[in-house]
Amino acid sequence: MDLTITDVRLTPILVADPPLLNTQGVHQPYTPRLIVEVVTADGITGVGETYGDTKYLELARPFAEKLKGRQVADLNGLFAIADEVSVDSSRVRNQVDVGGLRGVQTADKLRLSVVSGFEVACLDALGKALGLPVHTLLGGKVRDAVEYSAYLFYKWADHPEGVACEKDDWGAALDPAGVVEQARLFKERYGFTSFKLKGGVFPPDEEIAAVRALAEAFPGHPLRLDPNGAWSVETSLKVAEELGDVLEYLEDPALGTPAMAEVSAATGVPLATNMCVTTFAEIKEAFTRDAVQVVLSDHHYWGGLRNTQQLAAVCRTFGVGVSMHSNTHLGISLAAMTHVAATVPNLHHACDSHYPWQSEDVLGARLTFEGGKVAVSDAPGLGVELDRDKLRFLHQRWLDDDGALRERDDAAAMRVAEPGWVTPAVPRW
Ligand code: GKR
Ligand code: MG
Repeated sequence: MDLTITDVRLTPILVADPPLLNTQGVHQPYTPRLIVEVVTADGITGVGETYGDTKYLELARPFAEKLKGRQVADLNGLFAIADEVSVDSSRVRNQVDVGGLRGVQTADKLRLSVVSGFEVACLDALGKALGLPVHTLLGGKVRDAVEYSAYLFYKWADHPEGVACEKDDWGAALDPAGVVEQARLFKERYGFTSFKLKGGVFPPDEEIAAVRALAEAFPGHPLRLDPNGAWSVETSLKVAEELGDVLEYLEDPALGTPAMAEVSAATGVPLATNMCVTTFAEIKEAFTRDAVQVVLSDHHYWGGLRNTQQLAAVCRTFGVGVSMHSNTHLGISLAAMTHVAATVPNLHHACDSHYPWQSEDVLGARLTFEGGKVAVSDAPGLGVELDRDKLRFLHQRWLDDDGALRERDDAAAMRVAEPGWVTPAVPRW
């Protein structure tokens, strides 16, 4: 068996995205993703997926060149390669990432996001070569299915008039009744029993009303609200007070560890984050100050599946819960999330996934949710098959784009409907 990497293919694509609202704006009609393929000397191909904006592509290209000739099993070596790839400083905002909504953007985070795509591709190839599923390479599954939550969004029925887009059949959700209807559809189509509402869009009272309506419509179902740090400490505490009896947790009500620590000190409602704990370096302050009770990992920005396991171990050590965050993604990423989630013993909350919002994919057979869960595949590697025609089609869309959609920018997408829109200063309320 020759596990030498002889070729690496990078295919940027644009994938259809509905008009989902968040505190920064609205999702573009198409979102960039990057599909990574790693080919071994024996002709085995492993696939990975990560963010596809230019700043990631610029790192992924030299990374891919350096990977050739190395062993597909040398996963630790990926971090060494990442250190060798220089990041153009103009790409680093050192401020809250627009669209990604995952804390302050740094060069290291960009590198780790790129590593994650290659790590998953290497694990897929290694698993296929050895005839073992990825979860076995990660130490073995502790569950046969992974539970996901319905990820509810305030949403327009359509993208603004005149904007080229794909149609979706979810309809609008702009008030409590619309949110409940969307949740009903999620439950009917996928069997989800836990619901997360993306907040920070409307004044907090309206979002409180929407969560109350969900609690009434789905009694006993775990509920979460995530305004992506849009509220002051005072507002966060008011929401916690009003929804404390129905919330499983409140996600990033306020921005940053100090503000989250203040909220946490004054409420019994558990706080979760995918914004103030996004790197190992940020753990110490957040845990010492008891700022969060649940960390939402995301292998795309923690640097892959093995780093996700390490994060879970640290959380277990400190008695902090762990679950999974998601951004717009396709089936390769859902498969990767499911494999790693299957190996985490202390996963006690349903994971987030945007997958139901994506009508397009690069897989021949899409992954399915049964009773809100994805079954853990025991097939070699990730257990997914790339569909080359679909990949070509989505790549052609990327080639045809004049560049406007190649960088995800929710504020720019919002300006099409509301000229003059700027991402609101934080706290917004
Ligand atoms: O897709 O609009 C979105 C989400 O708000 C996403 O960008 C966040 O990263 O889902 C994420 C979250 O939980 O904060
Ligand atoms: Mg969040």
